[in-house]
Amino acid sequence: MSELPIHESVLEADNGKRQAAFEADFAALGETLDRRGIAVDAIVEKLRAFAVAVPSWGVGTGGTRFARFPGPGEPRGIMEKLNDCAVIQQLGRATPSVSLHIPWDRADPAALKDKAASLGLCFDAMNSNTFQDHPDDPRQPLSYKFGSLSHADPAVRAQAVEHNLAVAEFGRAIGSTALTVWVGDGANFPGQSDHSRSFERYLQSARAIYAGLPQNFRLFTEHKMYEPAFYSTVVQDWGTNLLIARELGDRAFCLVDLGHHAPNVNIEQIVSRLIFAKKLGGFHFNDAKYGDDDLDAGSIDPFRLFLVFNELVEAGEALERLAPAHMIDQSHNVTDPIESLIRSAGEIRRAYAQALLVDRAALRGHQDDNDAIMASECLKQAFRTDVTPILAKARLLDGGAIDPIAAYRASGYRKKVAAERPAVRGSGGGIV
Ligand code: LRH
Ligand code: MN
Ligand code: MN
Repeated sequence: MSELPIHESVLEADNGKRQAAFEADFAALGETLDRRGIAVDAIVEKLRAFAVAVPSWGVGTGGTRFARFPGPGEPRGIMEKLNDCAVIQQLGRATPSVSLHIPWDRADPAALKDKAASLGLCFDAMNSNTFQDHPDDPRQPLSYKFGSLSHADPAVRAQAVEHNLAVAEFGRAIGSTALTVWVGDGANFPGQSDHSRSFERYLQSARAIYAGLPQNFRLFTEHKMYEPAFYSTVVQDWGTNLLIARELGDRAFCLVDLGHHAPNVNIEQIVSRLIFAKKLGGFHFNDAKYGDDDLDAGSIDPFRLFLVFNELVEAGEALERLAPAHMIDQSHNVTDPIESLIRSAGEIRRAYAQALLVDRAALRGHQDDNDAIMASECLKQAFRTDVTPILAKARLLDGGAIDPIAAYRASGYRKKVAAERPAVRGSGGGIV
């Protein structure tokens, strides 16, 4: 294994400064949980087993459709992106895998695999991109302006299907076992396209992708209410997504991106329904105030993130059988992406830890007694518990940082890569 990006001595020095306070806080939390009949070490072990993938596209500044303001030391290609992902994993110890987007991350598969292995990383679900044109790709000369898998022209649909299969094949070569398909296909005006015919065309294309996938692959389809299409989107919600997964077969599942719903939609209930239907394939974690904002997970509504995890924990064995994929899907405009991704991975684990603290027997009792206040309090008690020392303990046991953002800042990593990587100015056109 090659050298990890942050020098061991930096990590040791930063952890050393925080060790005594951390031990005291962990012991105090252990006592509190003990009084509730919860063994703190069991929660730590569950957290250590919980991983979430980082998106390769998240380590650069995203930008909006108005402008992109690049930060210092942005990675210039997939190999540098992997270095940044390795920093996130080295300090946070929750993100051993990376989700790639093709063609953004196209490279020699063997070189990619070697690079990732040298950094202790592997690859999660592959993402195919048919929401942009790819003028540099001789295999994709046709435009996706009016859609991809549901396009009226069979030649465009065939091109999009071929691209998806090529992405899956690329994924197979680097050890991935899933393909995530999100399409922006839709219409801006009533009448522009026929709801039924466009969905039938989508299904026909999706069937062709499903049939051509490597044997060990799962297919995740991702719904999104709107954007880039502003009147109707072909795969707009979990109902349509469930139809697709059922239509395709056993290896097809629904992916829930938390930012892809109307404000106020009860996402945790959708999660519960998809578990019931045995079709929950995975998540794209992020947070949002208005639309598909792609803000850091847990930064706007941590209670909602907790409620999603509450459903996952409640599902128990049914969830173990489904083994949903956990991925972050964020865009960073005003923060250092490495810090945002470290923080998000921590907030996702925090929500999981809090959900593990819910007294499930008591909750059921309150539900059966129609005791709304006590049922609600039961959840709130778990949510209000500050599990920060548990997160730190899980990181520490795996060689990470007590305070990963502080350790990152102490390392001077950003300054170092800024000297090596000249800034790439962008005029705009953020992607999500
Ligand atoms: C679409 C989306 C989808 C894409 C990613 C870049 O909004 O969530 O997952 O692949 O953003
Ligand atoms: Mn997404
Ligand atoms: Mn999105």
